Amino acid sequence: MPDPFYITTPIYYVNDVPHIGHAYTTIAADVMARYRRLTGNDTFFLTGLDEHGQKVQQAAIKAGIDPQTYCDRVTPQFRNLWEKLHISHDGFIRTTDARHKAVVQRALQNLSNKDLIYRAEYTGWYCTFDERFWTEKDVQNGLCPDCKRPVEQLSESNYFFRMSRFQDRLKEHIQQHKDFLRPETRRNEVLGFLQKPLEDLSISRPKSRLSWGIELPFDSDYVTYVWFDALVNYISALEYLPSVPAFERYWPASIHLVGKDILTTHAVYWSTILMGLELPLPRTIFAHGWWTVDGEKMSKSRGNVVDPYVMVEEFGADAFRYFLLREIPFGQDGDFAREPFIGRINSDLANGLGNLLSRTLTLIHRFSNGRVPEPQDSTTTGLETELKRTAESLIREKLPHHLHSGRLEFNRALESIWGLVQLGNQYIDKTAPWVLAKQPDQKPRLDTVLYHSAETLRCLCISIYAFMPTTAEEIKQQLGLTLNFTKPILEGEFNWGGLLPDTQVTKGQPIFPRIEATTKSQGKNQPSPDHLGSSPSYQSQATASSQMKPEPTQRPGNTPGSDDSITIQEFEKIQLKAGKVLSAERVPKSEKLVKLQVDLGREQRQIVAGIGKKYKPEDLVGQTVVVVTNLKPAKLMGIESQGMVLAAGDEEVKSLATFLEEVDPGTKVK
Ligand code: ME8
Repeated sequence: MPDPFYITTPIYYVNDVPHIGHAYTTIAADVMARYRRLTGNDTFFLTGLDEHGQKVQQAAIKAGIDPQTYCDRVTPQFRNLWEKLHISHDGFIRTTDARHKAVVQRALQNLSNKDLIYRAEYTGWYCTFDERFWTEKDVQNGLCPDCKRPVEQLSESNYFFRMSRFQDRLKEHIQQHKDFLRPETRRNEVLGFLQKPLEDLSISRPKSRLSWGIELPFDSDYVTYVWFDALVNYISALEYLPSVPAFERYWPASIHLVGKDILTTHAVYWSTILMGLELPLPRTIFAHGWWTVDGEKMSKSRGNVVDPYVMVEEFGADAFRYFLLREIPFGQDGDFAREPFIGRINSDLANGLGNLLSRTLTLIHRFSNGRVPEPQDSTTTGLETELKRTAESLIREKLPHHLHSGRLEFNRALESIWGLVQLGNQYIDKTAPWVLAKQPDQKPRLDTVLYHSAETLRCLCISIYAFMPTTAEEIKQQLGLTLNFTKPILEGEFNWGGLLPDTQVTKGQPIFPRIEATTKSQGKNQPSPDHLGSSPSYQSQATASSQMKPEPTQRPGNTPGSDDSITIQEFEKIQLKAGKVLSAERVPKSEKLVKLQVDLGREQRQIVAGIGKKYKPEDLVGQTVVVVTNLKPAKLMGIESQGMVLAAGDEEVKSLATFLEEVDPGTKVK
C-alpha cells in the first residue's frame, strides 16, 4: 500500500476575493491530489481560509459589518470557485472554526509550559499590511522591506516564541533533507536567510490594537498573531475535518504548497513551531512562482486582477487548469495574457487532443460500425510499437518522475502527454486509414490502426485525468471506457492494450472548439515551435524562443570550394571571444531563454541565449563560453541581447561550446 499523501494549500485571506494566484496554487494541489488518489495513495487534500488578523478586521470595518459576518459573506466566493474549477479538496478549514481555535490555544499552552514563550517589551518598526515587526536594519527609507508600504514605530509588550533556539536545528534539517524546501533556489534563499541570527517571534497582539483573533490561553488581554493561528491549521484540520481524527494517519504533511511570498513563514516560523511542539516537520514545502498580468503586478488599483470566474465562464475550467500549469515551470514567475491562453487552447487542445479524439471516433464510426475493432497482431508495424512504448513510458515513468513531490514539473508532465497526442495524430496521418478502407485486403491493417488510435486515447484519458478531470470524463464517455476515476486505477489498466475490442464508441460535441482570434491580437505572435501539427492562430509567448534564430539550414555535404564557402577574411568578420558567465537567470515566460551576464575581460555583456531547456541557470554560472561579440544587439522577449553564445545542436541544444583549458575572459577565439 503506498504511503498516505497529505497535501495543503495556503489558507487564503478573506479580505479580498479569489484571483488567479489563489486559483493557481489550488489547481496545482488538486492535480497532485487527484494523481495520487489515482495511483493508490490514501490522500487528504486540505484548503481553506485565513479569517483573523488586521487585514480582515479592516476589511470588515470598511464594509461596515462585524468581522464574522464579513468572513461568512466572503467564504462562498472561494468555495464556489473551487467547485467551478473542480477542486477535489477533502477538507476546507476556516480559522474561525471553534475547533481550530481550541487547537491553537492548546499549542500555545504547550509551548508556554515548556518555557518556549515569554513576555517582553519590544520597540520596533511595524508594518500593518504584513502584520509584523521589522528591525531598524530591515527598514529602508521608512518602508517595509517586504511590501514597501510605510512602517510605524511601535513600542509594545508582547509574547514571544523562542524561535532563535531552533536556528541550528532548522539549518541542519534543511541541509539533511534535500526535498524539504523546493525548488533548490528557494532552499538556498532560506539557508541564506538563516546565516543571520534568527530572532524570537512575537506571537501576540494586544487587544487594545487588534481584537479580531484567538485569545491567548494565558492572557486575555491579547490575541494570537495571525500567522501562528494560520499555520496551525495544517494540524488542527486533521483533528476535526476527516470523519475520524486523522493526525496519526496523515502527519507529517507530504507537501505544503505555497507561493514564494510566504516561504519564510512556512520554512522558518512553521518549522520551528513544530520543533517546539515536538512534532515532525512536513516532508516538502514547495514554493511556486508569481503571476503577473500583461507584464504588470496584479492589483485592484491597476484594475488588472484576473478573475478566475470569468476565465472559467469564457474558456472552461479544464482549459484554464491546463494553461496555468502548462505555460510556466512551476517554481518560476509567469505572465498571464489572453493571447497565449487562446493560442494554447487552439493549438494544444483543439488541434491537438480534440482533433485526435474527433477523427478517431469518426473513423471508427465510418469504418467499423462505431465499435472498436480487434487489432490484428500480424499486421503491427514499427509505428504501433512506438505508440505503445511512448504511452507506457508516459504512464509508468514520465508522469511519476515529473510529478514527484520534490519536482512538481507540471509543465514537463503535460509536455510529455502532448508528445503522445502529437504522435497519435501523426500516426493517423501516416497510416491514412481512409486509404486503407478503400482496399478490402487491407481490412486487418485498418482494424489495427483504428484500435491503436483508440488505445492511444485511452492512455491519454488516464494521463490527463489529474489535470483535466472533466475532459477525461468526456473522453471516457465518448470512447465507452470502463475506467472509474473515483478509485485507484488498476495495475493492468496502465498497460497498453487495456481497451476491449468491440467497445461501442459515441461521438459527441468537440471537446475544445477553436476560439476565434480577435483582430488586435492576431499576428502578434509567431507560430509556436512546439505546436502540434495544425497551425495555431496564436503562439504562447513562453515558447517564443525560436524567434531568435532563423530556421537552420542543413548542409551535410558542404564541401570546400562550393558556392557556400567563405574566405578567411569573411570568417574573420565574426568576432569571437571567450566569456565567463557571471550570472544566469531564466527569462520569465520562456522555457528556452536564459539571461546571462558575461564577463568579456574589458567589458560585461548581457546575452539572452536559447539554452534553457538543456541547462539550468545554476549550471551555467562559472562556465567559460564562446561569444560572438559583433552581432547586432537584438531584443528577445523584450530583453536586449548583446551577443550570442555558441552551442552544438540544431533545434535542440546538445552542448555549449567551451574550452579544454582555462582561458581568460576576453581572449580572442579564432
Ligand atoms: O498569504 N501568483 O494568504 P493570501 C501566484 N493567509 N500565486 C499567488 C499570487 C500570484 N500573483 N497571489 C496569491 C496568505 N497567490 C496567508 C497564508 S497559510 C498558513 C496563510 C497565492 O490570500 C500563493 O499561493 O495572501 C500565495 O502564497 C497565496 O496565494 C497568498 O494568499
